[in-house]
Amino acid sequence: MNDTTDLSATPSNHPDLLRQLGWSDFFASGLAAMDQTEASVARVFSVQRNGFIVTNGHKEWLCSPAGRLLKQRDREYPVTGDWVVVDSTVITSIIPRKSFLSRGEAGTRHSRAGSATREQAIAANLDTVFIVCGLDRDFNIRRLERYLALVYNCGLSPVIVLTKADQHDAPESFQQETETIATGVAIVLTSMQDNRGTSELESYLGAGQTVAMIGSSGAGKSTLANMLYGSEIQATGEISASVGKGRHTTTVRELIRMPQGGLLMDNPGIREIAFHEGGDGVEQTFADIQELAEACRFSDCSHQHEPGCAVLNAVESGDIEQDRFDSYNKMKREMEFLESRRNKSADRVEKERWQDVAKMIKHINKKRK
Ligand SMILES: Nc1nc2c(ncn2[C@@H]2O[C@H](COP(=O)(O)OP(=O)(O)O)[C@@H](O)[C@H]2O)c(=O)[nH]1
Ligand SMILES: [Mg+2]
Ligand SMILES: [Zn+2]
Repeated sequence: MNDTTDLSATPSNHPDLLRQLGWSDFFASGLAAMDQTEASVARVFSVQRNGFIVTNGHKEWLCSPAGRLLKQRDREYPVTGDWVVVDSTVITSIIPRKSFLSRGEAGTRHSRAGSATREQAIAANLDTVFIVCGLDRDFNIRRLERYLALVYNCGLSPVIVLTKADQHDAPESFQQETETIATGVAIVLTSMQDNRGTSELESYLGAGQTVAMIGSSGAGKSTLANMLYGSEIQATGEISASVGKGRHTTTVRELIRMPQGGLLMDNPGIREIAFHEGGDGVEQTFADIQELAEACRFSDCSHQHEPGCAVLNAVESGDIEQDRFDSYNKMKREMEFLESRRNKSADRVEKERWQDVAKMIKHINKKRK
């Protein structure tokens, strides 16, 4: 497992070892449809500048992507958590994903109006996402709301982790405040000082489960990884400062095999919370507003000025907080902007899609020969 320099793939993969890495029937059927066998399967544990670190449970090794993958779009490029087919040290294809965390393409705000927005995958095959937030200056209910919408928009299940609970005499008040924007979501208080929250979070890390942590830098993600792991596996705040001074040069492992049996991904690199269109993350995050809207007089009410608007009434009466309503409107506008841009460029997207299909057919025909 530690040998990242061994450049040879293992001849045979034991299905049990793959299952310990999260392999399931879902991926097996995807693989079968690709006409491949489990002997050539590995999971991407880390994306490095010089390639991908993959593992099959026997060992880890460095792979480069096949030229064909390089030419494809972001969505088709391997990311941490992907199951891939490897030929020795080359990743030849990605096995269809069960889920993935994604955001709007980086820099979309500056791209030409009318250009296609693309979804950029950041991490694949996740079961749960821990939204990690420190109970210090990091705590921000509106940001938590945005993270929730991002996670829902990707069809994933969130858990909110409020770290640094030791900083307060009554941290439960933060938990209660968070509950008002996250109905039905587990909200867990943790602290590195007394390890509280460990057993509740462990329940998401059972065999075959993959969890990713997202949140601001300094929120306490790596500290949490260490707490759940039971010893120092990730560099935290103080230590990474010394890494900067050149004391350490170890590569960062993005996916950690946990003693609980599952896998934990530390910080898959979401720096800005940018949405991609097409999901219903905003509706899910604001389920309370969505429900009220059914009582609006007009079925296509925009909740801005219409008479008989149940949402505006609720804002007026204080049932819906003004800040929450503002946050809803802001995210809604972002989604509508993405949607309108997508429609404008639908022709172009359609054209690209057919080019992809043509490429795929060509590839299949080549393989058949
Ligand atoms: N008091 C307190 N400090 C914490 C806790 N968790 C993390 N920290 C501190 O917060 C800083 C950032 O933690 P780190 O895990 O590196 O954050 P990351 O950037 O999200 O990985 C470090 O100085 C940690 O010691 C906690 O539960 N209590
Ligand atoms: Mg960290
Ligand atoms: Zn309305």
